[in-house]
Amino acid sequence: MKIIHFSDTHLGFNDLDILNSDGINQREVDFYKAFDDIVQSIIKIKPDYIIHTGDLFHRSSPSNRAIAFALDKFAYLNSLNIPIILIAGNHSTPRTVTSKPILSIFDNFSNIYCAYSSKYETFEFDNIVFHTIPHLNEESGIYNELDKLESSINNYKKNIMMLHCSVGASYLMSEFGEFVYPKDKEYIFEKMDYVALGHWHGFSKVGKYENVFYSGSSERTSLNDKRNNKGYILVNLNNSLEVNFKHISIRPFYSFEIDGNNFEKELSSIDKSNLNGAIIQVVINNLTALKSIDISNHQIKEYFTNCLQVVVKREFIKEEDFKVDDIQAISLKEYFTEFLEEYCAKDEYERLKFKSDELFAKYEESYDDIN
Ligand SMILES: [Mn+2]
Repeated sequence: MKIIHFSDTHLGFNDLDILNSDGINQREVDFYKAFDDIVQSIIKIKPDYIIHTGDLFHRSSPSNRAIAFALDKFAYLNSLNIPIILIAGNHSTPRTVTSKPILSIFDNFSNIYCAYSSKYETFEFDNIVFHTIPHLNEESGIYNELDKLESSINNYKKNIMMLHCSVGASYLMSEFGEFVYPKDKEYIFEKMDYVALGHWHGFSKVGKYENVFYSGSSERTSLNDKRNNKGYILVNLNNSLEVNFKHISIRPFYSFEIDGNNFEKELSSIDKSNLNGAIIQVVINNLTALKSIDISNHQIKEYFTNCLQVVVKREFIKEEDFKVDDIQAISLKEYFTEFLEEYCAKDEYERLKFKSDELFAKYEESYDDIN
């Protein structure tokens, strides 16, 4: 029996303020492409079941474009006659009971089964039972739902558990409403044939368990996510369990560190032949304020001209003898003059001091700071 497990597709996510030629946010389009790549794999593999463990959409009230995209893809998946089981994650669960959950758009699709009502639900087929717990707004409710789950385990069929949460503290995303699966209930995992998890954005086998997996997200929702391996899990469940992670190709992200003392040389030594369309992060470290002024973002962006986006991060040397009290004791003019004296060569200092005295005099003429 083959099951495709994917998750955290965050449809509607956008970022970077870059539009494509159709006027649509390029990162939003990247997320649609990642989703479609997984759909194409599903069509090829023809699994027996398709499961999605939450955060289908990035927001609980997605844009019309995101909804239209999802309806189009799921209408197609629905036509394949493969059961599709989805649970709501923290991103697709409204925080008030008066809002209708977005996953209800699939209510009338005959092969789509969704758990979005903040409670345990089971979806049973010929040879397999899916035990689903979607995101719960009330974390304390988990024990009650797990009791129901435990008493519904079917010993004559395969049992699959689907959850959207962190197992232990290692898989927290620092997001609103996320919850940690209770440690004292982890023994239930051992009664399952497979535990499909969503929420953590990297593919991962959980702790000591051989049958508990995060499929990870299909794209990166933050530049802190440096993984270039995104995809889905192909589960083969017969007498034994076989788990294979399958990559999809996403827009690459690369981070380069450059020493501020050797900026030009280190920048020009970066091989950019394979960076077409990539998102690049350049971290310049060991900077002082003066050195930093000499390095322009423009110059760096010019170098990576074929990349989609270049993000520059500047890391300054900690100046340890700097005391905040000093600023209060002297005027801004004196403070700045001291700074010039300390950091400039003598000739340069004379020239800049003359210039800065002139500017401060001009400033004092037009602004009266005393009142
Ligand atoms: Mn997520």
